[in-house]
Amino acid sequence: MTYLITGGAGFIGSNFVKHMLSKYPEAKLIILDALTYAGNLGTLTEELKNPQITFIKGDICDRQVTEQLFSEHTIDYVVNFAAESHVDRSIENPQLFLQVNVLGTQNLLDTAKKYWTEGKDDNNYPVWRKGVKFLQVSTDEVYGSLGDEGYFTETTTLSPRSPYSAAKAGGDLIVQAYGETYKMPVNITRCSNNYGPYHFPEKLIPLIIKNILAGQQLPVYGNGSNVRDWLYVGDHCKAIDTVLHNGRIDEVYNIGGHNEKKNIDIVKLVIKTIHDIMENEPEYRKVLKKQEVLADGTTDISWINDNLISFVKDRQGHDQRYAIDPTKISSELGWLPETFFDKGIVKTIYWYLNNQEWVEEVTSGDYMKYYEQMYGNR
Ligand code: NAD
Ligand code: TDX
Repeated sequence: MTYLITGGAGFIGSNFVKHMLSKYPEAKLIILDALTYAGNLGTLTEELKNPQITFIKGDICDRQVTEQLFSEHTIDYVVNFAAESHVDRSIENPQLFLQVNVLGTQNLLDTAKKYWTEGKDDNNYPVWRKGVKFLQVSTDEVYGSLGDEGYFTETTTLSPRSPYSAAKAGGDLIVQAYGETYKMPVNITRCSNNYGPYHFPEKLIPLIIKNILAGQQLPVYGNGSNVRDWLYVGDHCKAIDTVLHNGRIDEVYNIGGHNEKKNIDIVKLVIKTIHDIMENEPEYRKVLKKQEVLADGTTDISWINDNLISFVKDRQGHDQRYAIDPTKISSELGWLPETFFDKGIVKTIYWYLNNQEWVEEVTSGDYMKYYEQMYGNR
């Protein structure tokens, strides 16, 4: 089988590539990624040595690129991760989000339609090659924001509130339209917030880890009461694999693990976990950028505490709460999350402590410029 994985050099896409390689060593994986600030080949160093993988640097909006790819390879599955993914950036530049998340998706659909169909049936519908499928990786944010109660199900009305989520909803709708109008075999998955290795440090958890290690303030938007429903990225990848191979055509599947946390509680947990690691395993103190040597020759860690927290201006249109009801994927396809948050977050923090070179590499480009624009010189 040949899989086209777009956005495979980003956070979730790269974790998915790693998952697929280890689970299906015979599969051919073609990665299409524009290598924006969020995509990094350093994330795939080992994988790119594997002859099963072909990497193509290119834009999902570029018809020439997608045509060439489909004409040169017999693709069976498309898994579309490629997107502009950061809400804060979408507030600054909505048009880019529409271009990539809507028109890029449509370009992929249309190219796939051209290469996956063989004539028309009696009712004028395209006849699709057997076994092909287009899976759109989407987000719970398309459903909007919840109050204290309730969960998003697959039938919740779409009500996106940020340019990012509006663009993702637009992408979902055009996927549905291809499913209905041309009978294209599609699925849409809508997942809650992911965390884990290779998460770009503009997003809450990796940004907090990076700032703690540097002894910098931790910017919490508003009063920190917003709730997100966190899922370990490896569990998300397994869910996508499940839907891709077993999901019913045309269906939407929500993915989540009932793991709601307030932002402020996440930040405090990360501070405490890093402090505990530094206390119990002093060899990790070398990773700290803020080095103050005490009279006894040890590195001071007393400053790793809640005083690092800085409540900053709230995000415009900040969604209050997301929470997924994953009943459909669990009961229909047997998928369940495997990683408890208390274990997953510790695993993630260790990953960052052990992979500071990766963090340096991905934040060496435009990151500092973005950070200063976004947060000032805090
Ligand atoms: P990411 O920003 O880390 O990665 C996106 C990748 O897409 C990058 O490698 C980037 O270079 C690439 N890309 C961007 N524009 C492109 C273009 N025009 N052509 C080709 N490649 C392009 O994002 P992520 O967090 O890994 O998210 C992946 C997908 O999952 C997105 O569609 C996102 O909406 C969705 N999602 C993310 C989360 C989350 O918590 N991160 C949750 C639910 C759904
Ligand atoms: O510095 C920060 N301070 C802060 O308080 C940042 C970056 C975020 N936050 C808050 C905003 C959110 O309530 O933390 C929460 C999480 O923020 P992000 O990490 O930016 O994620 P979110 O906006 O929830 O969106 C993420 O999950 C759904 C992904 O970026 C999306 O791609 C995905 O669809």
